[in-house]
Amino acid sequence: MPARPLVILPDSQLRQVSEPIGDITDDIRALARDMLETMYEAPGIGLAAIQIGVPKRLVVIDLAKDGEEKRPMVLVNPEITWASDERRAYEEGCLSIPDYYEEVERPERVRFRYRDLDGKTVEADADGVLATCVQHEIDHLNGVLFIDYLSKLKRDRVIKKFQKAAKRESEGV
Ligand code: K1U
Ligand code: ZN
Repeated sequence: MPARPLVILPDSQLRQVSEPIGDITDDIRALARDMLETMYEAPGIGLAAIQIGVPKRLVVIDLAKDGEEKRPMVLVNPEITWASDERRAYEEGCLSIPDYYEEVERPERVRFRYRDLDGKTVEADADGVLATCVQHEIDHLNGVLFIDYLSKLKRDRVIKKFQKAAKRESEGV
């Protein structure tokens, strides 16, 4: 179950809208395993398939802290079915925008629906970090990044920084 390379800003794949998953096949289960491996290795608390270059509506999340037993969640075709009017600011990061963290305000509580790897439909409520993470990951499925919620000045600044880094890398500097 190998970790796979992460897609990094400004790669245009991150702006793709991912396709719904039909049957849950062994290939989907293998993809979920690779995503978990990639997330644990990074490390991170969530990952969407497009972040490893696969435009499918698949998300993994694990909020277990260092030293705690792993609690992997695999969400197939997740969607928000309700969001609270109350909002909460949380400092977000993104494995596709390494080492950049900013506060983002989002609904404090959400209800979300998804299928698990057995094909069972699950509806769950989330608050705190899980609510933030679920919203962040579903945004990835729609080509939305957390920097889209920042001011244009901050967003342009971080995009420019990553464009420069990509250029330097392509030139072998
Ligand atoms: O989707 C991603 O890019 C993963 C991202 C998820 C996320 C983090 C914070 C708020 C919302 C969504 C990350 O996991 S960034 C890394 C991170 O937050 C972290 C890394 C190690 C330990 C604990 C957290
Ligand atoms: Zn992200």
